[in-house]
Amino acid sequence: LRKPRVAVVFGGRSSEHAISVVTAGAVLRAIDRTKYDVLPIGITADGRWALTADEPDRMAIADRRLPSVADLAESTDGGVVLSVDPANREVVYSEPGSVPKALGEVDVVFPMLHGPYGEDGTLQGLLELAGIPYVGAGVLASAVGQDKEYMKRVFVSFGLPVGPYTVVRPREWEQDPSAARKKIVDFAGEHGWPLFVKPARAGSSIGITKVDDLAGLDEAVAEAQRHDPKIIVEALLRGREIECGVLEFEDGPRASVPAEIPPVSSHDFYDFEAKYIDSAAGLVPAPLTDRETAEVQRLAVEAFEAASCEGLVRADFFLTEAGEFVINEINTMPGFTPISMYPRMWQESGVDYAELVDRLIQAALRRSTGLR
Ligand code: G1L
Repeated sequence: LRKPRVAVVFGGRSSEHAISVVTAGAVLRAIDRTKYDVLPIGITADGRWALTADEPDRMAIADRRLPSVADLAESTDGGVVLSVDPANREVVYSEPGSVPKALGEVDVVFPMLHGPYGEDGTLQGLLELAGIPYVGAGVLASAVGQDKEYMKRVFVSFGLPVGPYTVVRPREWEQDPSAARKKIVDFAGEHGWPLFVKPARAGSSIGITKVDDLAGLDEAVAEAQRHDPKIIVEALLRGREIECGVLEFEDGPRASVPAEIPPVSSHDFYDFEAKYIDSAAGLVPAPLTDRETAEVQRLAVEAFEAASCEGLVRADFFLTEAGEFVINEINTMPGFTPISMYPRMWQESGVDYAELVDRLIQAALRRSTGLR
């Protein structure tokens, strides 16, 4: 019997290119080679697809140099690969912006791309069209997970507690900026300053500004709009930051031991670097009562179901001073190095990194493609 072939797709046209390469290196190292064949497929920062060397050691930060697909691809036959494997298992492409022709005989794709065209459902849609199963969220859950407005609307409709927010659409700001500004100021009047002004659809904490008063508002809006013309404004929620991992088992999703992200003094909030680089700073397990733990685990699984997630999700909460959990967001592609919060939460729950990777691949193979 042929081993299932897993294509790990990583890199991409994202500010998180290097993080993706580092993470893919960890996944490649963890995949059980007696059980699976592996095809590492990198996407260069300028959008070219390339078969890369299966050398996880070269996918780490070395000598203060960030790894990149371009460097890895160079090691293969003269760079970008146009076609792989004579037995019609081709991985064909190149040219920035070109549509991939076929992934060939790949049994499952492990998508590890951040942001637009990676975790927003577009790559997932391409894989649906190609009839190739893939790890993690499908088209809808990916898109919901990428759009903070629709994420909240979905949570609200499923009865999950969300914090106060307001949305400013591109046309609103364009056509009547003073009315849009008033909408935000009225929101602040109701919920208080500071506000967090965020791009509605951007990964991590990119483009987010904490605004203390009216004076900082326009610049914060401009900054958020550099990443997404649609912005979302959220009230500050005082409380503790609690995260919980959800993983799909054979019989359905289960929640991990929760974690707590301690308040960071040097940053105003849990920012990009803190999230991906200093992820070891989180406390696992979170010091919660049994009741609180059970409650956040229940909410995390509900969030997974509400957004129609598959495979995994990391759900992030605030535990308010009133003792209520409020869901902040879900992440369908959470930080995934062995020291990232999601794998650490599962480690503490008795699922090590290799088992986690294997369970995700198995979940993808179980559901295959088509409506589910
Ligand atoms: F495929 C999974 F399991 F769904 C998956 C894919 C990618 C989980 C986590 C990630 N994470 C990343 O790729 C990243 C954090 C390196 C960038 Cl989004």
